[in-house]
Amino acid sequence: MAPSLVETAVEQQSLGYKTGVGQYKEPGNYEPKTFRKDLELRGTEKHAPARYPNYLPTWNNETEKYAPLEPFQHTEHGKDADPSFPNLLKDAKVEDITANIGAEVHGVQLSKLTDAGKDELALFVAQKKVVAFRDQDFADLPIKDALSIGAYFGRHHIHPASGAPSGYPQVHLVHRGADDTTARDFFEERINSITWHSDVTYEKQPPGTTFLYLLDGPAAGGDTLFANQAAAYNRLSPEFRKRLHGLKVTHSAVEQAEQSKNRGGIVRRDPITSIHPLVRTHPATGEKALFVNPQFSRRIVGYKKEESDFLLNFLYDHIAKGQDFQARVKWAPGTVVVWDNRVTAHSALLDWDTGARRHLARITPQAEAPFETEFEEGNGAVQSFEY
Ligand SMILES: O=C(O)CCC(=O)C(=O)O
Ligand SMILES: [Fe+2]
Repeated sequence: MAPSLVETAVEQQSLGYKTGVGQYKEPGNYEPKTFRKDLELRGTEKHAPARYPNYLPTWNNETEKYAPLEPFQHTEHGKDADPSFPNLLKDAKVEDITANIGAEVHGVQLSKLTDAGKDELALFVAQKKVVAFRDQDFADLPIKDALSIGAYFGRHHIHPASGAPSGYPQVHLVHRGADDTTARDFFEERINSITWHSDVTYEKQPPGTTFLYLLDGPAAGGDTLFANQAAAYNRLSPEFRKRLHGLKVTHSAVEQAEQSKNRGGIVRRDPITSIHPLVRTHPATGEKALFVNPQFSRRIVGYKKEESDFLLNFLYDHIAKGQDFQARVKWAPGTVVVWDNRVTAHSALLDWDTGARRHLARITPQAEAPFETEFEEGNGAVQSFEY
């Protein structure tokens, strides 16, 4: 029989992985209990039916347990890209969202990119950190075709605790149905919905180039926040950065799995913990970035609890307050947002309470195991890339 979650946590502790309870926060009710398929298909008095019923969540494999993920060799296509982006950007209009993170692109159809164009996409996104591609046909493709585009960038991650379109467990869904009351309910207990994180950093090989596309959304609200973790690293003094190098951090899936189980959701794979460097280097750009987040990071290896909390909380605070290296991405029909999970953090927002449906799909290719390169002296400037 599979060990209980508590036993799993204890076992991992005995392996020397000190996790601690962390700050995992779930402003979600993506669980089967509150999902009303009938209302999603039919619509409600105030809200239209789901525009993409093929993407509605199912939890029909909840009894099937998945084996632990096996290591795999990741190929970083951003390393092969022509840095002048002749294939990706030949017909593109690119506008930076802010001076330090984010771009908005018109005139590119992601589904039509050649392999050379995809290589350039990986590099471009690594440089810009997050890119909103407008007027895409991605959501209208058969799901298998969208997945085969994503597969170029790495092995698909299958989320242990999220609903997925029937037959496509590789698609992670973000879904609040019509007349959903989460926003009102959540703020009975909490004062904000901010959940800075990089996706599933508890995995041994967390994701890199990641795709999220809008299926349905509120007219206003439900933007997504992004932070440039390379800029967050570079903003720190050389002495401080030097001190961060060599530190290792545990990341845990336990709390997310427990929350999912408590809400009647699924836990398809036994939760794990992993140890990653606190500073990671991007394989294509060589940039160094902070790699900690309050959702999944738990403990600095070798530090006592108060010491670890002190440093992690300082870094979380630095990232959360860094409006000068953050962007806020607005969704529109046809938008595909591509970000590099290795060098960014992001947060959903729960700021609309009209009961409007919000429905997005994520394709989440896994990348290399995080690695660190040596501290280098420098002035801490944000690297700027020409394209
Ligand atoms: O709902 C959002 O805005 C973002 C959700 C999220 O964190 C994700 O899809 O990785
Ligand atoms: Fe996320």
